Amino acid sequence: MFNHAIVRPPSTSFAQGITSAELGTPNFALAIEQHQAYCSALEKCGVSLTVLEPDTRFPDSTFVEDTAVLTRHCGILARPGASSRQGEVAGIKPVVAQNFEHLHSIHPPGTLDGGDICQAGRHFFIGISERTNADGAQQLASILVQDGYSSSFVDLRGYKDLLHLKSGIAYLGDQRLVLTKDFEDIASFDGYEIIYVDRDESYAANCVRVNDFVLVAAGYPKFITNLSEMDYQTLPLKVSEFQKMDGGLSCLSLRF
Ligand code: CIR
Repeated sequence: MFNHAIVRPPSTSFAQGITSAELGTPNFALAIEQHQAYCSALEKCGVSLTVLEPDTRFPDSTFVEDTAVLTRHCGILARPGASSRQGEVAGIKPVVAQNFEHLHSIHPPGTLDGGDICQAGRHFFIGISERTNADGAQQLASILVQDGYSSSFVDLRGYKDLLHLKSGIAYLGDQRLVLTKDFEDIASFDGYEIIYVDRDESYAANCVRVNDFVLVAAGYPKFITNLSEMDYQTLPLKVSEFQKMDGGLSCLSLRF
């Protein structure tokens, strides 16, 4: 159950962020509109929002998920692998500190992006990627084990289409994982029921279960129908402008 979410609307420097998407320059006004619809959807799911000020110094700072990992027990400040994003952590720290008595940080030489972390109940999948290194992954595992969480590493290096672990995986609750076909043989997900997303809809794998709803990217009818047939209430959201900057649904909020 999530009661809160932290978001940060895109700033006017948004288009200067990092991207490999080759989908064109994002339209700022449309990005704001899509972000507002995203915030409304979160509120419909029953979470109260902390809306941070847009920060022009950090074009990617709307992707707040990468700056922290939040559990029921503690807040862990991340250390983004892209140097242009490391300053974002200072901007998220006050709001995490306000909400979490126990605070940890990932320290150098570790790097870790929150987008590489997928919580599945008492277990965390930790992606090792171009952004999250083995040291950062190990630091996080050592913090989590103190609170009784298990974790396992998923090595994404070499999978150029997957920026982050959660670009290809989501946890729906009830031991159910959503996976892109890219993950078919990347790791062992024994003990989970797997809902595969077809390759032509793989962007939709980055969906987010929030209480009674699943936020899902609009425009992926096969996956949305599949979820509906499994009795999930879906909230399709347009996120084209964030996709242009390599972002997905999950990275636009930190939920707790
Ligand atoms: C970046 O490359 O860091 C941003 N342009 C996109 C980050 C997306 N974050 C995520 O998927 N967790």
